[in-house]
Amino acid sequence: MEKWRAADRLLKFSSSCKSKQGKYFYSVATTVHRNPLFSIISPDDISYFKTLLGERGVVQDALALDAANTDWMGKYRGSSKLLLQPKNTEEVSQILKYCNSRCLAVVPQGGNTGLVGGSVPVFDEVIINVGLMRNILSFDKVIVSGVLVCEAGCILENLISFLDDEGFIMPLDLGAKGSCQIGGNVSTNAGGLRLLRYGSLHGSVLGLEAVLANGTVLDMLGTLRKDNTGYDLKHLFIGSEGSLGIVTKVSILTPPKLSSVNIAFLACEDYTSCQKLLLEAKKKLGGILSAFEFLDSDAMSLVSSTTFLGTENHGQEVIKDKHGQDFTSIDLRALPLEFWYSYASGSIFMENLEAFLLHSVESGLVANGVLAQDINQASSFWHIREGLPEALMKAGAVYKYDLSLPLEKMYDLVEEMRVQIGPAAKVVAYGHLGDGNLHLNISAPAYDDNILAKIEPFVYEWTSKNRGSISAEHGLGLMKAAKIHYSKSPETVRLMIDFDYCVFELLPDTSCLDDNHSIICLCLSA
Ligand code: 2HG
Ligand code: ZN
Repeated sequence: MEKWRAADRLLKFSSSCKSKQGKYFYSVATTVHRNPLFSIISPDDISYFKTLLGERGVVQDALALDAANTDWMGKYRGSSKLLLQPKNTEEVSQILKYCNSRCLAVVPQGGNTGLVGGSVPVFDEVIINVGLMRNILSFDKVIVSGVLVCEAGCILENLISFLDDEGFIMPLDLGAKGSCQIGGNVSTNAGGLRLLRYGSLHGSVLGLEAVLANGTVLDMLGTLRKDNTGYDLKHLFIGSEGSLGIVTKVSILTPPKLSSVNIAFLACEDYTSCQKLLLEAKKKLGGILSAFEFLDSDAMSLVSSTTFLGTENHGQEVIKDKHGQDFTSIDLRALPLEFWYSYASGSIFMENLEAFLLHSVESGLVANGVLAQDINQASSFWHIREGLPEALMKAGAVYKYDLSLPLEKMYDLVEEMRVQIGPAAKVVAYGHLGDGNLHLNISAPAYDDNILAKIEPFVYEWTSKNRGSISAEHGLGLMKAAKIHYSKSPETVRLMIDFDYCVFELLPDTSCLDDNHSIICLCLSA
């Protein structure tokens, strides 16, 4: 029987009561217990890893371990005593093979930018970080246009810059691009700001290499657009959050850079206008629309009241309209942010865009708006949107929910949540409107079980009732592993579990099921 599976085997969730032996997390109304069948790291294990990886690849330094044990929000904290940094696929394979034979639990970690507690250990798992595997292996801009092949530890922003120099762009862009790694992006099927135009990674990842728990290397690193020889297994690794294996290499199709870019920051007086504006933009701008983001007035106030943008009130300065009117001085219900790329020549593009904006203002869909005058202003607009997670974190405790919902229902949840929570916390909403993805954030001065009890299970039940997804793009992680049944039928969950057993040649073992027979898996994050 396979012994690895940091994920589903080290943990056991129990019902919502807290227990002294278990660990309790701010966003999980359940306790998790360490599975005693797993071994504890011994000095012999350390010697083995040092022989395999050299001193540099075996990190036991307290400060470094503290950072690797803690997630970006400081919300989830493990107690791992060992961080391993392999330099190539063979080393990843040897590490996993050894851990498997010794029954040592592992957690794969990328840039540790995840928001659902999937990128850090829960207990004392060995952390495997592929950050040293950061080579770009090839870029084909001539024969098969735009195929990039790279190692999993490449930082997304470095790939974006590399491609920019080559006249191409990455089909994926995230606020966390400066730290997140492509392997983690693929493992979590990260969505981000460009999905509206370029689709999900299931479309742009052409191939990948992954290492299974027993050390087997699966070479699926194809670069072909079409390949119908049997099951396309790479898709199972895209979004499985490290539960099936560690992604070590990726090949990805990148589109050519476009001739013009512009961005408008528009204000609508209510959510219905935002929705209508999105439909209009799709109809009128179609191919040149590349993102359609959304932030509501509470999110806007948060940005305006924090100094996280560098200079004080920077948020307000960049969004004054032509007459110098400050957006935040009008009473707005919602503010969508839009962004376009254009294939067309600059002037035709600008004409189209200006006609669309004029029509939107005249028809009353848009109450106020600014079109970026230069690249600096454009990036300031993005800075406002991308800075929201950090602004929220600085504001205190934050409960995060990443939901896919039918567009017409999306803001109803925000309003109902405000009623549900009352004055105890602030409900801040933003997200990828163009993709039907709401980021519902509940900001409070401190983590408080009474607030959590008002949010959960209400938010999950509401989402399930409206046939939404409880994780649009952030994954399940520790936070939502036991909540999967809100979005997946029992038969589907059963098949996932069976599949898991099949990949790992495991015998069915009920220790990985919770009371609701939900799959318990811990996740890799970007
Ligand atoms: C974003 O779109 C990220 O900015 C983070 O997915 C969302 O902070 C969040 O809830
Ligand atoms: Zn997002």
